[in-house]
Amino acid sequence: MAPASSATLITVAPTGAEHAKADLPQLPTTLEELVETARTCEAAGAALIHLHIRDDEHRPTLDGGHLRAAVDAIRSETDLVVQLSTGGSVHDPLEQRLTVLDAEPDSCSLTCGTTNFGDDVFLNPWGFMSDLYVQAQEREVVPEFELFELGHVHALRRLIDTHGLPFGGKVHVDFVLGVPGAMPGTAAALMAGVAMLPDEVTSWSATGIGRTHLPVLAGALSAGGHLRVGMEDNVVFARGQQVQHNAELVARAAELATTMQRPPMSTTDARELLGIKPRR
Ligand code: KMH
Ligand code: ZN
Repeated sequence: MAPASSATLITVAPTGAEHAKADLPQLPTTLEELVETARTCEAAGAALIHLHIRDDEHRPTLDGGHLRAAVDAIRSETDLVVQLSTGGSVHDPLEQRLTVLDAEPDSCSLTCGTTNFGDDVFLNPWGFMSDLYVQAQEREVVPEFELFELGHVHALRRLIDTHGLPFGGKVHVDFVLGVPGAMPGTAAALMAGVAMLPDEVTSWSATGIGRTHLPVLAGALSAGGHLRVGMEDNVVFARGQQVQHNAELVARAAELATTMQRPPMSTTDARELLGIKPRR
């Protein structure tokens, strides 16, 4: 694997598909809220945004028009690397999840296997992963491999062996730890995953769900990894204090990274790190 970077790629995942706007009015769900969030988080140190889109009733949607509008708006208002989720919600059909690539994002998520997801199952069978991998190569979209389980690390090995390197020649993975029913959000689990990474992996980041957010962030920083934060993963800033804006989480991550002598990475360096195709 490539040597640890001296700067930190900070990804913000501002919305997700799980929280209800009615329960969390500060969750950014409209196009205007997403653009404002993107701008503010970029100023706070984020270089990549992982996007889930909501419809006019604030429900998760994979509608092509909504996806395209969000990609275009964030691209024109910020320099962030724009990543669309292909995971969607646990209720989205596999076929529709593939159509996310039609919106021509810079990057797309690609989860490397089926996993328990709270009371639900997040489905990612081999055929779907394989189709998404090849279609991302053909459309010159850089995948970010989401790893919820140690078995997912091995499935990434199989994807690379079967289809070669992704578009751009880099392999960036993101550990998602602490999902109920999947790998725990502990430093030990993170280190077990890092130890298993294929040699082709050029960079890795991590996020911890809920109360594992900070321990995973600290573990990733100390082990040379990059960071993902955001209300998709965690809505509690501190005990008894709800997150009011995604920028609070980005700013805290940026401060910790700076203290660790690994300040936030610029968007230009993030494009280089990930092998992103110029689309502006
Ligand atoms: N919403 C989860 C079921 C991704 O974005 O690719 C899946 C998820 C992963 O959030
Ligand atoms: Zn997501």
